[in-house]
Order: sequence, then C-alpha cells, then structure tokens
Amino acid sequence: MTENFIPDSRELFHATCAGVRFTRPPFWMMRQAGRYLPEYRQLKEKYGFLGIVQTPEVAVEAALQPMRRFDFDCAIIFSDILVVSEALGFPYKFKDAGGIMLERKIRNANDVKEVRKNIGAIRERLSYVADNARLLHKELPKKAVLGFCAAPLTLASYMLEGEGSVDFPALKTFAKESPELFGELMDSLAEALAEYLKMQIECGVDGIQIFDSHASITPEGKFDEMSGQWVRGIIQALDGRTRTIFFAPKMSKRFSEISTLGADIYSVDDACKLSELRSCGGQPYGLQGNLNPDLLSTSTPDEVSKKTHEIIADMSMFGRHIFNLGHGIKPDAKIENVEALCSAVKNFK
Ligand code: 1CP
Repeated sequence: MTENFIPDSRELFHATCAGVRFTRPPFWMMRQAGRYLPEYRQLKEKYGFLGIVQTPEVAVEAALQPMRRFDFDCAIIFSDILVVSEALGFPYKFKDAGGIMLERKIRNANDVKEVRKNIGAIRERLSYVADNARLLHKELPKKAVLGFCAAPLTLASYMLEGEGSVDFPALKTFAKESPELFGELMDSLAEALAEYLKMQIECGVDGIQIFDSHASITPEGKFDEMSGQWVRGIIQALDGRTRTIFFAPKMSKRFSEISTLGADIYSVDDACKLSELRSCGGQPYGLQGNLNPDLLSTSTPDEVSKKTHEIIADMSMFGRHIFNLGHGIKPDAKIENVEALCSAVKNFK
C-alpha cells in the first residue's frame, strides 16, 4: 500500500494494472460517452453518429464530455467496433428503427478474400481514429486514454449476420459448414485488428480493451477454438507495449476458458463476485467490473453508492482492480446515479 504518494489517474491506472494496490481503484464506465448525456444527444443531433466518429475534433469532444462531468480516471476514444468492418470493405449504417446494419454481408470465399485484400489499407482508412487518439491523449495528459477494438469473433458476427442478433444463425452455420473459410476469416480479422491496435498504441493510448461482446455464443468448452486463440494471438502481437483488458459478458461462469488469453485485466459482468473469480484457477487475475448497469437506470443514488462501495471493498485487499460496470451504461441511466457512483469510488476508504 502506498500511503504518501498520490498518483494522478494515469499513474493509478498503470500501477493498478501492474499490481500495485492503492486506497481506491481507477474507474471508468463502458459507453461513458453516449445517449444518457444530454450534451452527447446534442452533438449527435448536429453531426450524426458517423459524423462524430469520422471527425477527430468532434469525436474528442464526445469522449471529453463524460470526463468533464465525472472526472473518470480513464477516457475511451469515441469510435465504434464496426469502423474496422468498414475499412475491410463491409460498411455499416444506422437503421431507421434504431440499431446498425451492414450494407453487405460475408457469404462466401470471395468475400473472405476481399477481407484479406483490404488488411493492408487498415491504417490509411482508419487514420481518422489515429488522429482522434492523438488529440485525446494531448487533451488529457494525466488521464489514462484507452483504445479498443472488437475481438475477431464479435466482429465476424456482425460481418456475417449483417446486424445485431440474439442467436447468430449465420455465424453458427458458417463456422460449422465452412470451418476452413471461418478460420481464414478469423486469421484475417485478427491480423487487421492487431495492426489497428498497434496504430492506436503508436498514437499514445495507455491501454486497449478488446470487446468480445458475443463470446458467450460459443458452446461451453469451445471458446478457445472459436474465439480465444485469435484474441491470444492479438495480445501476443502487441508484445507488452500497452496494458490489455479483455471484456466478455456472460462468461464469468466459464472464467477458466477466458482467463488464459494473457490479458492484464479481465472485464466481467455482474453475475459474479469479483473476489471469488480472482482466485479461480489458483493464479490471481486482474479484474475489471462489475456494477450492474441497470442499477443506474432503475435504482436510487443511495443504492448505487452502497453497491459500488461493496464491490470495491470486496477487492480492496487484493488490488489489480479497475472499477467499471458489468456492461455498457444504458441510455436511460440517471445522471444523479452516475454522480453517486463517482463519489462512492473517489471517497472510498
Ligand atoms: O448514439 C447512438 O445512437 C449510437 C450508439 C452507439 C455508441 C454511443 C454506437 C452504435 N456505438 C457507440 C460508441 C461505442 N461503441 C464506443 C465508444 C463510446 C464509449 O464507450 O464511451 C464503444 C467502446 C463501442 C463498442 C461497441 N459497439 C460494442 C462493444 C461494447 C458492447 O456494448 O458490448 C458493440 C457490440 C458495438 C456495436 C454497436 N455500435 C452501435 C450499436 C447500436 C451497436 C450494437 C449493435 C447490436 O448488436 O444491435
């Protein structure tokens, strides 16, 4: 425990990832920039979502909005996992009814070839994300700036289904009926994503988060075969040059399947007690999470404060904990609840 040294947010983030224990954990919230903020809704009204994402100055403004209000320790660059699909030749747009849709889906060997052909163009086509990351880092020298991407499986699920899905029929059929093509697609996505993350690291991000939002569609015991091996490859390709966080919701009951990826920190949802997960498998893992995001929408500031305190207390003797939600904040989250969360973390003793 470091009694005399008061770290800034960036130092707190790095030291925590490295296993140094402080009075309180560093904290941020998944989807901290977004629709629950009136100032984000205004920005979106003016520029549209893709307009925000593709204009570095505006994207930085979106990422800074929650930092001004809540002074989190980490800022995440404002972008989307699907920008990579677009750069690989499969653009997306917003449906009138809400949600996203790809203009073209992966169907056959030609489509998989098309993905491979585009890997070399990743850096150039996503140079607006590089500008965005550089600018954000410059604005927030004392905060930890996080970059991100999807895990290959989660990105493949959108490129195959063409939209969000509940049971992912196209992905399951493709992986089962064309295992070689599926492997080729995953190899290409992993290569493109590693290159994309390296670009973000060169722009000064302090850490990266890999979102495997759809990891739980893999049958029990098959996570590594269908997703993990490629995530591990990406983390290895980064060669320890940044802090790595791996996020997989609905996988805490299968933690031993995800905890072999070599990430510094594993981010899990609220279906588990972090201190119990930490020692699962004998080795102490770094963990991120895991307040139920629904509490911010449906609960009171007092309850949020109590639950936040409970989670931090549960992990406080171990350290290597980044406080976060179990999944992204919802658009109907109440600002006063986020404020209660922040003061509970900052005043934790
Ligand atoms: O304003 C709006 O209506 C757009 C909603 C929105 C936002 C705010 C989308 C569309 N993307 C984002 C930004 C975003 N997405 C960020 C940066 C903002 C921040 O965290 O502060 C990040 C990290 C993401 C990551 C992302 N996009 C994930 C992984 C996280 C998760 O929730 O599991 C996923 C699955 C997406 C896809 C996506 N992008 C947008 C939507 C509506 C969706 C979901 C599509 C679906 O499955 O139906």
